[in-house]
Amino acid sequence: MAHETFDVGGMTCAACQAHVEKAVCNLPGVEDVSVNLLSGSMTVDFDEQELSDADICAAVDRAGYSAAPVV
Ligand code: 9UX
Repeated sequence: MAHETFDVGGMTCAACQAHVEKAVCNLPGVEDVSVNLLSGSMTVDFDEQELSDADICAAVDRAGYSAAPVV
């Protein structure tokens, strides 16, 4: 199980945070998602056999926001 932190861009209200959470938690292999609106960050617990950082970022992009892994 991987535990990764991402910078998330484009969130300005609590509903934005909920949109990002929903977009990521629906992905196969995701165990837990926590999005912080104020800090613009997100942590995701996921099975790296099923999902990659790039898949997670792509899902956030599709929801209308941006995400990048924090290295
Ligand atoms: Mo709030 Mo976010 O009204 O895309 S949902 S700004």
